[in-house]
Amino acid sequence: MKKLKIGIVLYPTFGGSGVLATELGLSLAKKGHQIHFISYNQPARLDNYIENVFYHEVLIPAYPLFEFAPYEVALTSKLVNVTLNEGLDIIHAHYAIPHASAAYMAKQILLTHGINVPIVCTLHGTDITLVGRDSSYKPVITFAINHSDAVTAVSESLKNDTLRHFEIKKEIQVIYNFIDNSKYKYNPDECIKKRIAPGGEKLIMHMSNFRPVKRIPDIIKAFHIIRKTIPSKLTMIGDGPERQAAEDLVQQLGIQDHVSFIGKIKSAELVLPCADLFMLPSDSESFGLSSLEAMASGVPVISTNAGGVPEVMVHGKTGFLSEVGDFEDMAKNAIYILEDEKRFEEFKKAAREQALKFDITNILPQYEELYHRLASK
Ligand code: GMT
Repeated sequence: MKKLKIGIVLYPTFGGSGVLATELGLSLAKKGHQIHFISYNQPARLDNYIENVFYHEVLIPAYPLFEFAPYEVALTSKLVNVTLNEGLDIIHAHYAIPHASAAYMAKQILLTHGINVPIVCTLHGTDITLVGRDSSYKPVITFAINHSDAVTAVSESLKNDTLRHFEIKKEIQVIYNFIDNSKYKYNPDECIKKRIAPGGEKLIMHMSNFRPVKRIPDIIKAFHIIRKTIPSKLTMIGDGPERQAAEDLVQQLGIQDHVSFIGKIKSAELVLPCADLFMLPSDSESFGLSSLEAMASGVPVISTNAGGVPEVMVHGKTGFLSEVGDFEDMAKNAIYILEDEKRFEEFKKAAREQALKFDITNILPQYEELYHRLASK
């Protein structure tokens, strides 16, 4: 198979779409493809020299007239320049806003140079379910989806949401998110675990960007109930707009000695295996990559039956799904898993086995097949 030059447009932050896009690019580079990451900042998991990997930063020159920096214009120009200089075979835009429309515009400009570069757009979640539906963005997103050469969504649920909320004529292919299971250890680092839970308490974790959609207070209220029965600690990983209110709620409930907010970390795979349970009680979640990372570490997940989560988790086997907002049910399910050691081990094993279904070795060929199909047209 021909090795391709692929431009990957992504958010460089700790959010799931950026993590997935980075891991995708790194895995493709390992297989010999040349990967050009394009973003406004160095992607969080990309801070080393890696063979076949290149990073192009989008710079926006300051000018006093601009109240809002025209990022999409600068990104479009960068896509044009990188394609001309490097000879990209494909541009893959992760997260529709504004990456898909910038990629469309770049394609049109490149056509005037006699170059027809195929555009792949991957829908990740909030670009459809929250932000993209806003009338400020909707016409552009609809157009960009319909005019991409291929569109993928990370779950059936997200595909259905897209078809429900937008007038889409383009076929949407579901390619599930993936994980490189070999990076995730089943056994925890005892040193880290002892530091967080010195008394041998059960360790509950959450990891996100602390946006309202994650329903952070539900985690804290559920934990408050759980620790009345199970000696436990709660570790909150990540940062975002809901963090302060969450810290305030912890104080109000008087559980500050049992909850720690550790902020953003780069190597989630080192800490997640220390957890006994992972919580993701989101309002909506197209996939829930963080819960897959937890399952790959052998950690059962307490979540909501929202969006694509039921496609990733098996209710009653790898964890439990509750109705959105029902933190009492989440606490009950958590106690059920944690109170019986044999049952707990069964859930851990099932979580790990389920994560293997989403292993990179099963998913990467689907992207490669798509790229080759488009590049050979
Ligand atoms: O979860 C977030 O708010 C971040 C967001 C992103 O785009 O980075 O995550 C979305 O994409 C992830 C990767 O495909 C999915 O695993 C998340 O479920 C999805 N988030 C939501 O749907 C809320």
